[in-house]
Amino acid sequence: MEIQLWRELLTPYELAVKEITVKIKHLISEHRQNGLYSPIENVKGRIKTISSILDKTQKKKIPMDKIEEEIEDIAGIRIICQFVEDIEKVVALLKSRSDMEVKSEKNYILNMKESGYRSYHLIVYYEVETLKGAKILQVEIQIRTLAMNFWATIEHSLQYKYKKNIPTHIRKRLSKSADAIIVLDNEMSSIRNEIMDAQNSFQIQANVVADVLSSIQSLYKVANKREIMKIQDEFYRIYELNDLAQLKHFQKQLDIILEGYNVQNVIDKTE
Ligand code: 0O2
Repeated sequence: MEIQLWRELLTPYELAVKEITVKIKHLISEHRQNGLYSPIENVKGRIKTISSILDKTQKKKIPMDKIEEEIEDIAGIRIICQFVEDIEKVVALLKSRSDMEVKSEKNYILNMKESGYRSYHLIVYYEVETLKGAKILQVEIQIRTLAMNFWATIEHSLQYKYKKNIPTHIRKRLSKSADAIIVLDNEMSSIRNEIMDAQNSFQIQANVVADVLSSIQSLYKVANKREIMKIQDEFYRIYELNDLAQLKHFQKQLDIILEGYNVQNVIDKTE
């Protein structure tokens, strides 16, 4: 196939990867802005390289005109979670979306691969708008924990290095480390609530500080300098106390002052 034709084939997949990545990143920030724990830690996307597509067509004897039908992971999204429990939440979240339809799923967490590979895979149909009109594509979404990702990344590099023939002694080590990853994920799950509490209070504090700062910014437009300086000093004093309740109380007081000036917080005004 000519390079130009490859470009035509791959461009809509690039768009799908960009769109889905942005949407998932937005989900993370929506959770965090609302002071909620995000089951998604981060997301990455990639388009399969032409050489990797060609390797697959040769290996699986796929005719060139069946590439889009038979290669399901031309567009690939990888969602990383902190805990195993988050994975099913993410799967449910994706299944409930109206902008994608699940074609198939593979649960390599319940059914670990012989290699030791663990991950949850969804193949979804996703529609993009191109110059030639709407096009429905297949996208592979892999969902796994940070620990599973660590193992899979290393193992993938070794597969590449040894051209898929990893020596037995290294295979054995990989298999042992896959077991260690299961133990690690289980240990992390057992202190999940503790970790989530710590992360949540950090996020809530960050949100309150952002609100306070934008209120002070709004006051700059209406209040006199002396009053603002007093408020600012008070903010620094409270901030150093490291007491979330006091910070929240201070934010409420700022809201009342702003109401007195008949001004809304800068964030509300611009939205
Ligand atoms: P790459 O380089 O990541 O794109 P198939 O993908 O069609 O050969 P199958 O059974 O249809 O095989 O799909 P499967 O097993 O669900 O694998 C799809 C993808 O999951 C792989 O894509 C890998 O990304 C990942 N994967 C599956 N098994 C393993 C494994 O043992 N180790 C690692 N590290 N990753 C795995 P590709 O195209 O093989 O590779």
